[in-house]
This record gives sequence, C-alpha cells and structure tokens, in this order.
Amino acid sequence: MRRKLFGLPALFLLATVVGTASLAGLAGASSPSSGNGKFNAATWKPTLDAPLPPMEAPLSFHLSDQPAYWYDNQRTDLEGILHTRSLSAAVAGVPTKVKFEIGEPYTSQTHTVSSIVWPVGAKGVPFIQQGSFAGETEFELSTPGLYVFQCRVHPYMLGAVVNDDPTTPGADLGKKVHWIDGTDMPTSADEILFIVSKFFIVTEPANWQYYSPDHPVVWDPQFPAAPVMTYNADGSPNLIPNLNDYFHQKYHLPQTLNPPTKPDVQGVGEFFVDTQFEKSAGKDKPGSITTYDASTWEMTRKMFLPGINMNFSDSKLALAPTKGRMLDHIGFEVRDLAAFCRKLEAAGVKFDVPYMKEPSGIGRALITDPWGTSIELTEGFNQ
Ligand SMILES: [Cu+2]
Repeated sequence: MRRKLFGLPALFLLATVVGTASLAGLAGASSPSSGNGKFNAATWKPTLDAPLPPMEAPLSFHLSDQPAYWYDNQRTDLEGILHTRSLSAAVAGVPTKVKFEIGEPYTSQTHTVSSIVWPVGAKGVPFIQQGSFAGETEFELSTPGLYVFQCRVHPYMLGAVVNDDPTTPGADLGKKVHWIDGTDMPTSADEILFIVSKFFIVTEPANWQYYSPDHPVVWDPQFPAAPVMTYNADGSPNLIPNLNDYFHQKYHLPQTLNPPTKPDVQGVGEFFVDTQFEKSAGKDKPGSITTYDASTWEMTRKMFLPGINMNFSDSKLALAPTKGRMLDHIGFEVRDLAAFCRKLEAAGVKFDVPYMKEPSGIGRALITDPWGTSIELTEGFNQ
C-alpha cells in the first residue's frame, strides 16, 4: 500500500512527460514483479499494490457481435488473468478516456453505451445516448471506482472499467456506487458483488454453463484471483483478498450440472427457442432459432438466419431492468390473427390483451403460456 502511494508522483510525472498516461510505466515503477518495467502478461500476478494489469489510455472497447466479447478490449493476453475481455483498468488521478467503437467488422448492428453502475459523485454519468448508433463515443473517468456500461438494445452486452484508487490496497470499487434503478449502495453490498460475479460469467465463454446430454459435468467459473477493495455502508474498508476464492465460497462453486431432462408433462405444438448466440459453419456471426416438438420434447429444426447477426431490433418502449432474464416476451407474426385468436379462445386460452387492430393497421394480442412465457401475436409487421 505504501509502495503504491509512493509510486504515484512518478506516475504524474510520466503523464506530464508523455502526454498520455502510459500505465505500463506505472506498473514498472510500483510492481516488483514486473522487474525491468516491461509488462509481461505471462508472468504478471495480481498484488495488493497492482491488483489489475496495467493498461494504456485511452481504454478502448470494440462493441462486437461475438458472443461474450460484446465489449471487447481485445486484450487476449489478459483474458487468462481477468477472465473477461470486457473489463479494463485505469489509475484514478490520471485523466483517462474510455473509447467505445461501434462498427464493422466487429458489429453489423447499432448499439448504445449506457451506464448502469457508477461511483456516487462521478462526473458525466449516467453516460447515455439518445438511441443506438454506429460510430465512436468517449467517456472521461473521474471519481475512483467501478463503472459498468450496457447496451440498451442488447442488455447482455456488458463492459466495465475499474478506475483504481492507487492509494488503497486492491482493485478499489469505490465507497458507494449508484445503480441504474436509482439506489446508492455500498460496494460490499451483496447486490453489487452478485452483479460483479455475473459480469465475469456473462462476458467470458469459458465461464458459461455447458451441459452434456448424458452425464453430469462440473461447472467451475473463474474470476480474477485479485485483491478487491469494497466498502461497508459506514465507509469502513472491506478487503476481499482474492476475488476468485471469495466467489467460490460465496456461491458454492464449483457446481455440478446434471444433464437436462425432458419435462414430465407433454406439451402441445411446436415451440421456438431463441438460440441467438449459437455459431454455425459458414457464418461469421452467430444467430439461430431452434424449434422443438412439444409432444416429444425433441428438437425439430434449426434456422440459421443468413445475413442476420443479432435478431433483435431497437425497442420503441422504455426498457425495464431485465432482472436476470434476457427475454421479456417472444412474438409471432400470425396470418389472419383475428380468426386465430377466436380459435385460441374457443380452446380455453385466456388473453392478457384480447385481439385488437391498431389505427396503423397492425393486429395484436397478448397471451401467457402455461409456463409463464408472455407471447405477443401480431399481424401486419411483415408488410
Ligand atoms: Cu447492442
């Protein structure tokens, strides 16, 4: 901790000399493990003084269509340490810009870069755009702590920056963070640590749950083995010596994933599963729809949508927090919807919103299936 503090003036000097802050230089000045000042990801280990690998400003993220690497800092060399390519680190006190680039070849879609978590008191947050876009946008870090960004069109797209206070031990998440729902929480709050753990699961394919069709498998997600500083509600420090160990204990990891079983109850008809992160041969971007026969629970079809990368469009409605769910409802375009709804009604289906025709000519109805899935039926969107 002391070494880190003493290393700080050298960093400021460096920033003045080279204009942009080269954090690799900082690591050389403050971390004995980096020896001659050259950063080497293969030998680098997190310490209290240097809990996160040094990164050069500006910190840039390419927004991408590749599953998990949605906010890609392209630091493949650090993926084995950080267990994500969607987290970057800065040193608080050094003016650091975060750059977000949206465009080909990384993504064919438009996105937003929207704050969902930020340190209480930070400037320029929430960082929000009017709508999804392609191009570049920049954000300047101020207050130390944790900043998390999300795409509002594709809410699983997550990126984060820790603006680490160099005077405290560990990667400092800051005293209090503001959560997009309007609450301020101390960084030691269960909710914040839960989000942090999920971040590393969502943004690292190796941390996803892969099931075997016929035998149990062990799921053992990995997190940075780094010291992390959080704070209690009264402002007192709460140092987590090793985030990987901490999450393993807290969330009872590793866990066993049993092979999926078919439901005991037979279903009716065919159902569609959104498998939009599935990759397929001959397509550089993921995206598919999988259909099942509900009477046998057997897979019947896969549709790899040629030329389509992500199969969601910008929402015209205000988005609510997804609360752990990726999908609010699914929609089907139905020919002669009015007759179809009469048929459903005769079969005893209850409507949340009965069939109606909007002034625009679009027909609409909303039902909930027996498993609680909200299904919107429409007619006229394909015209
Ligand atoms: Cu997006």
